Amino acid sequence: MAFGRTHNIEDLTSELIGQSATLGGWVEDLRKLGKMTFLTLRDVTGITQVIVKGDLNEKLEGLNRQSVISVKGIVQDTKAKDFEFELKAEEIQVLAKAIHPLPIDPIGRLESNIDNRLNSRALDMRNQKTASIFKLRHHVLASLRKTLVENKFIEITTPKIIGSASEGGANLFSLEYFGRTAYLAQSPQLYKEQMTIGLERVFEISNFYRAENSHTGRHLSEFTSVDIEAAFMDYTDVMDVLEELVMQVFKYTSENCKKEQEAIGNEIKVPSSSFERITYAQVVDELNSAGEKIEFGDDLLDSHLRLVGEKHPGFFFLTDWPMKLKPFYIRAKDEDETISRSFDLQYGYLELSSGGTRLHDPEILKSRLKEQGLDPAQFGDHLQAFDWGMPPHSGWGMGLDRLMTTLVGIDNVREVVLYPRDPDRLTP
Ligand code: AMO
Repeated sequence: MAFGRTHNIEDLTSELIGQSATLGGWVEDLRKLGKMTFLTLRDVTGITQVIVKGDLNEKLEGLNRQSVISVKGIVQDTKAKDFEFELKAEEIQVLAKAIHPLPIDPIGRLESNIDNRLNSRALDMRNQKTASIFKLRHHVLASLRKTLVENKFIEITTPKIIGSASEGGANLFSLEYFGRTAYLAQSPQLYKEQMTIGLERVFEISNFYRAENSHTGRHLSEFTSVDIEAAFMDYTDVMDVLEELVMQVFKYTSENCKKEQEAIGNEIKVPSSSFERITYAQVVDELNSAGEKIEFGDDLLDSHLRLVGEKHPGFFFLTDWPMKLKPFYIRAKDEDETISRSFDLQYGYLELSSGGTRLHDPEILKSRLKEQGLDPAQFGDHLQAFDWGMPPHSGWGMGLDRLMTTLVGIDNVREVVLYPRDPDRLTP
């Protein structure tokens, strides 16, 4: 192994007792007792104790916690209650020194507020709770990809620098692009729809951008979206795909991420039943019964969603929204032009995903664009694909960061994003 490391800490087993091993990692703690030092060493796989005796202690002089060392020694049994084995040091090499004091306490003994932790994010990653959130995120991505591939979806990557808006004109970041104005993509909407004409079922997991001046625990200027689009599927079919996907994520992580759940302090509970499907009209009735004054066609305010979330905690689909609340690409029900074939996936009050059946008739699509004050000429590149044999299709987009908060059991998406971007935060 590079830099003399022969084992990761998790590789230490009883078979190695009496044998030599070289470990490499960060000094988490140093306790001197007379001529002996008890050093705890952490690598990404775990933590162990190192016993340093005699002259070798000179190597540790002036060494601060969180410095990087490699230690060659003999693996032995330990009396320490927190460890199974320890290493009796024979050689120590200091590879990099850490300053003292550090901007945050990476062990988490002293709580640091989220802003300080985000300002020192790399160091925060040595806090086992934080590291476990990102290990969990890695497993969530693996599970999503596995289930989507099993369902015959093909992974695509669409451009993030675009020439015209994908979701209408609002909330767009613009940038100077060789003398022209370009925008950061708000979603892969138009591209993923176009891809159904050749690949039929596609998915993308990428970052997208919203210039929303929102200061909440669930909005970011840059967020990770999981998107699918599928030919010959209706909105109820893609809801089934989404439900299976979320269920699999919960199952996979609850079984495979035991250590992470322990470090995070939250047990992942697989939803016990299939997701309830409630129509927008039912929710309007429920809200009116609860004393709110709301009419069919009104958008649901945050306060409304909080009430709905209290009545329906956990996952549920909110379906059949009024057409007037939906983007131009959403298709109406055949039996009622005012109701859309659309849905949101909610987790209590939190919107995790939205999607629906798309319009695939270019003439209706053009008139919807005009109805919403958008110029069909601006969508020429997109509309041309509709003359090349566009199949009926449906899809959805899900906020990965929001999904992560449901697994971790926290409210703030900033906890589950490495370097969050919001109206107040552009660095580091
Ligand atoms: P929508 O705009 O509802 O739909 O976005 C889909 C999902 O993305 C997440 N999301 C966000 N997460 C964090 N910060 C934000 N600012 C943010 N904005 C959105 C939410 C949301 O439910 N093209 C459609 C999807 C489709 O129909 O396929 C779309 O983008 O979890």
